Formats: sequence, structure tokens, C-alpha cells
Amino acid sequence: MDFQNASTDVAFVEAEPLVAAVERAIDSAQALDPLVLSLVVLAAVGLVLGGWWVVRWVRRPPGVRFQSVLAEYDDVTVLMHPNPDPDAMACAMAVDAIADAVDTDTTLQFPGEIRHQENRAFRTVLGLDLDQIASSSALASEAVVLVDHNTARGFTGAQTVEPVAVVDHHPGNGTGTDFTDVRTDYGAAATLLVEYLDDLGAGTDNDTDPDFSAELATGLLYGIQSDTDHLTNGCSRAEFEACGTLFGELDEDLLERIANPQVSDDVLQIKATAITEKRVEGSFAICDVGAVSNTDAIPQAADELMQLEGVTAVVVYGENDGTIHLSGRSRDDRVHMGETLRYAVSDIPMANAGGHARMGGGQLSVEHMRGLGPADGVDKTEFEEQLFSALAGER
Ligand SMILES: [Mn+2]
Repeated sequence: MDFQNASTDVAFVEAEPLVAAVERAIDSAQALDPLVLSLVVLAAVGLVLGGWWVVRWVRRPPGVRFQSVLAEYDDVTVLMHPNPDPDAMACAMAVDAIADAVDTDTTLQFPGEIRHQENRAFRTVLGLDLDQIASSSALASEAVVLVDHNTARGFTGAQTVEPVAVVDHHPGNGTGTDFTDVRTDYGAAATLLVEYLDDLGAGTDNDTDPDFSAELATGLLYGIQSDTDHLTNGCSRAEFEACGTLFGELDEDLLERIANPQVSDDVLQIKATAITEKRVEGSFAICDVGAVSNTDAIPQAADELMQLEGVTAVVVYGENDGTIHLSGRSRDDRVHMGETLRYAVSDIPMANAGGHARMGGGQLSVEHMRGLGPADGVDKTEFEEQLFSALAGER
């Protein structure tokens, strides 16, 4: 006997009980009422199909689920965090495109101001229609989608806002009633929106809606770049993949116009003051830039000073309308900037300061710096001494 026949024999032996079982099943089926039988078959088919739909429904990619939530509303408000940055604005653009494809109207709103020249350039160059609000009564619709933050803040009544959807990459407990996607390992919230658009077929050759317009793709790329310090800080693999997705859709000319905006005279003036007037002790630099009309120039001056060789931590402060604004930067592992600033203002009533290890800020009133009631107050020289010793860890 050759091996071919041997295997056939084995298969035949195993098949015999199966045939018998099927015959028996057919016999008993014939015994049943044909109506009952067909109902049983129908129910079985229904169950399988239903199960398949449930699995498909549950496994829908996030972009598809997000769009179906938007589709439930006629109007949604896309709310950015106070003083929105390019990441927040890019997210709002993408939500608008996703909503538009299912005929949902959007209003893009934000509290605070858009002051930084890069943020202003982003808004102008990409032609964004953004609406500033100061209170929850100004929200354009009942349904609110939060992007790049997960709890509404920065306007009157913010705590009463219950968003229907939240798309973010910051830690926090905020959730949406219908949809929540918060990925804290991501470098930018815009990355999530690129994935959603990809889920929905944007960027393919098919004539799909939504699609990446040059403005949308460029905005999303700039959002990712600005939140990750040009892909050098806090990135995950997802950021690089998102940039790859956007690559074919970009408009380099738009990108260049956003990245290199004209800088206003006062910002350059304050940067110059910080460079020429700084006090340096060891590797720490502190500078009082005096009266400023644009407080946004203070953190920019701090960024500028950080570029100086040999400087590892800086604090820049200036005065606007009776308030002193502080901004600190550190790339020194010994200096936790947020803690340093908090300590430096701890003797001044009503002052508040804080932040992260590498970046911090604070505000104090000139009035209170002079001391209230029995307090002696501090003058600027004493204040700078306190800052230097806080930077040096001498407490
Ligand atoms: Mn962000």
C-alpha cells in the first residue's frame, strides 16, 4: 500500500461517524414541523448576522465613531482652550472638515486671546474663522466638542459645560458624554485628528469627503510641529506616522508663511533688552525688561535668552498695568522652574507662580510687592536675590 492510499483510508474511517451523525440530524429535522424548522433556521441566521453587525459596530475605528457622534447634531461648537495654540486651532479645523462631510454645522470658539505672532500668522494665513467668547452664554450651540483640553476653562460658566466629545492628549479627568479619546502618550492632539481623517479615507485617491485640503494638512502638520518642538520633544511614533500621512498634501509656501511671521517691534525690543540687560550668576540669567505693552513678549524673551551658550536656566519679568509677569525656562536638571518660581514669590501676598520642571510662569501685583499691612515687602533687588538663591537651590 502506498502512502496516498493509506491517508485516504484514515480519512474514510474518521468520516464514517460524521456521515451517520448528519443522517441522524436530517432524520430528526424531518420529524420536526417544517414551520418550526424554518423559524429555527431564520433565528440562527439572524443571530449570526446580528453578531457580525455588533462586532463591526464595536470595532469601528475612532474616526468613524467620532464622525457618527457629530452626525447626530445639526450644530456643534468646537471649543479650543484659552489662548489657543496651533495644535488646538489645527484640531478645530479638522473637526470642522469631519463635521462638514455629514452636514453638521460648526462654530470654532475660544476664550482668551490669540497674541503670539505665530498663532496670529496661523489664523490669518490659513484663513480661520474663529470666534472669541468670554462666557458660556456665548457658546454657539448646546453640543460642545473640546479639542486639545478635556475640561472647559478660562471663561465665565466654563464649569457648567458638559461636552459631547473630547479629543485631547493632556492628562485629566474630563470626558465627553458621547465620545472621549484622550491619549496622553501623544505629542499633539492634531495627531489624533490626522488618524481620524485617515480612518475616514481622506488622503486616498478616492473622491472621499472629508479630504485633506492644503490648508488643513498644513495646519495639522504645523500643530504637530509646534507641540513637539519640531518633532524633538515628547513625540510618539504616531506623530511621525501622521507627518507621513500629511506629506503629500502639504503646501510648503503656506507652511513657510506661518513658521516665519513678522515679529512686532515691541517683541524684538524686549528680546534685545533681555539680551543686553540680563544679570548672570553662574549659569543662571535673570532680566527685568521693565514696562511692556505685550506680555506675550516676556516668555519669548525667556526662550531667546535660553539660546545663550552656558545659560541653563533663565527668568525674565516685566510689568504691565500694575502686574509683574514672570516667565522662566530651565534645561538644568537641578532646577525645577515651577517650584523655583513658587518659592521665589512665596513671601509676596496674593502672588501666584508655578509650572513644570522646564517651564514656569507667575504673576504678582506691584502694589503687593511693596508689602501689605505689617509685611515689609520686597524691592526688585531683593526679589532678584531671592530668585537667584531659589535657582541655586539655597532655601
Ligand atoms: Mn496640544
